This record gives sequence, C-alpha cells and structure tokens, in this order.
Amino acid sequence: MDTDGLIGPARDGNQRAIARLITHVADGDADGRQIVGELFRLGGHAKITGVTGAPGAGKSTLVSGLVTSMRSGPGRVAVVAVDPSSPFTGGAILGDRIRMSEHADDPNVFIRSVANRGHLGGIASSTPAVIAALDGLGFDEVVIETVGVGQSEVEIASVCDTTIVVVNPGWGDGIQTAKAGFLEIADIFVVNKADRPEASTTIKDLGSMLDIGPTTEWRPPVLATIATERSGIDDLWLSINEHRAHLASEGRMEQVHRDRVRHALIGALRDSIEHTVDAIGDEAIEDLVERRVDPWTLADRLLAAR
Ligand SMILES: Nc1nc2c(ncn2[C@@H]2O[C@H](COP(=O)(O)OP(=O)(O)OP(=O)(O)O)[C@@H](O)[C@H]2O)c(=O)[nH]1
Ligand SMILES: [Mg+2]
Repeated sequence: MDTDGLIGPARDGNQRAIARLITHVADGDADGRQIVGELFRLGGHAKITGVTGAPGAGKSTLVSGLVTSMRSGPGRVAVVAVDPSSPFTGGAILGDRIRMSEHADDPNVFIRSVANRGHLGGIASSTPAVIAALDGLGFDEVVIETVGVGQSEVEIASVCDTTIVVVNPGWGDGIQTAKAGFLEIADIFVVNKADRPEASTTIKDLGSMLDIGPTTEWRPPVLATIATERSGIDDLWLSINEHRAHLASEGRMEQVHRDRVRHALIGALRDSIEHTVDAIGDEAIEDLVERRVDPWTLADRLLAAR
C-alpha cells in the first residue's frame, strides 16, 4: 500500500484518509505498523485525555460537550471510543454518532470507534498505536472514551495525560473494589447526571473517600455535570487545564511521556510474542504436551531465534 500517499492528505485533515489510516493501525496489520512507525516520529505534541466510567454513565455525551470546549480554540480534536457497544446502551456505535453529531460537520473533529475484541472494559491493545498515529497526524487533542468496570483500569491512565472518571448519583452504594480501582486512576472525578437526586451525597462521599486515601500532590477535584444540558462542562475544561499546568510544572510531563513510551513498548512486545506463539505450530505445542520440552526452555529458544 502507498502509505505515504495517505499520510500527506491525512495530515492535511482529509477525513477519509485519516479514517483509512486509523483502520490499518487499529487492525495492527503490516500497513498499520508501517504507518504508526512513520507517524510516531512526527508526534509527541497531542494532549491526551481519557474518559472512563460505567456503561451508560454519560461519557459520550460528556465528551461531545468537551469537544465543543476544545474546539473554541484553533486546535484539531480526535475522539476514540473504545468498545462502545456496552450492554447498557446496545448498538452504541450508532449512538455515539448521534450523541456527538453536533461535530459531524466540523472538518477539524475526527470521531472513531474501535472494537475491543471481546472483553468489557479496559483499552484495546491497539489503543496506544491509535493514539500515537493521531498524535503524529497533528491532532492537538486526543480524547479516549472507554467503558470502565473498575478493574484493570490502570491501563487507560497509562496512555493519557489526564484521566477523567465519570460516575452517577448513587455510585456511593457500589462495590468497594470498583471504587478502589477508579480512585487510583482519577485525575478528575465527574458526577454526571447531577439532575438526579443524591448527586450531592455522591459528591460528598467521593470527597470523604479522597480524604481517607493517600495524600497526593494533585488532589482530584470532584465536579458535578449534566452532560445533556452541557452544564458543568466549562468547569471540567478548566480543571483539565489546571491538571495540565500541574503536569507541566517540575518536569512531571517528562515522566508521563517516559512511562507512556515504556508502556507502548511492553504492549508491542506482548503483541509480537503472541504472534510468535501463534506461529510456532502444533508440533511445538505437542512437544510441550508430551513434555519433551518445557515452556521456559522453549521461550528462551524462541527469543534467541528472533
Ligand atoms: N438525566 C441525564 N441523562 C444523561 C446525562 N448525560 C447523559 N445522559 C443520558 O444517558 C444515556 C447514556 O449516555 P451516553 O453518553 O451514551 O453514555 P456512555 O457512558 O457513553 O454510554 P456507553 O458508551 O454505552 O457506556 C443517554 O440516554 C444520555 O442522554 C445527564 O447529565 N442527565
Ligand atoms: Mg459512549
């Protein structure tokens, strides 16, 4: 494929070229690897914001409002919704289009859904590559929406500068482990659907939970929003920018970038290890089953052979 023929137009903002490039990168095919390899070198400038929370919490509606704030400047914005087909809202790819339709005609907004091959929650293994590609294409803001179930959510935090955890009124009654996972990763808490009763109780509960948690340099603010009315979104945008200023001070951003490329390297290695194992064939597996060789020795051999 003539990837160079796509990268130029995509960097100029051609939506079709961007969509085609991102498809390859999300699939992780040979073209996708080549593309992301080229784009990685051009990147490092995008600001990356993660939005996670339970199915149906109002993440997409919130993101749409946030995109409006982001687009008040000249910057280009990309939104990636990972695994948007949550059981709560059903066929949500269409739903996301509708919820973000106010940006459909904006040539400087790119919105994309990426499947998460099977499991609910977390980010797809291709997400770091998709982010790197969008960054290299010159997007100033990249927003990642993921369904969070409270576990294995550390992953989204490792690919984002700022992680927003969206909860709803009544969340205080939820299971403890889910809360622990979210507390760990949230840079900003949003209590969305604040038009419902109990919103103030949930905000208070979250504050108390943060009080008894470990003291950190950055205390996550707890904000109330009604995403459907775009209420509270300007304050959210303000908080995001405050968090960015916090990261920019005392070299924290450099550490974030170090952690991010390290995380991407581990992901890339994991992928190629899986490919290697897929390619060894039945005979090698048979050797393991028959205990002619042990997995540790075989692993050493496979790595040495690469
Ligand atoms: N009452 C109320 N409803 C809201 C609010 N924000 C979103 N909703 C509604 O909640 C439903 C789910 O909204 P989405 O934005 O699709 O939620 P989501 O978290 O992206 O959902 P998934 O991606 O499927 O997990 C929709 O019917 C929204 O209109 C809010 O602030 N108040
Ligand atoms: Mg959604």
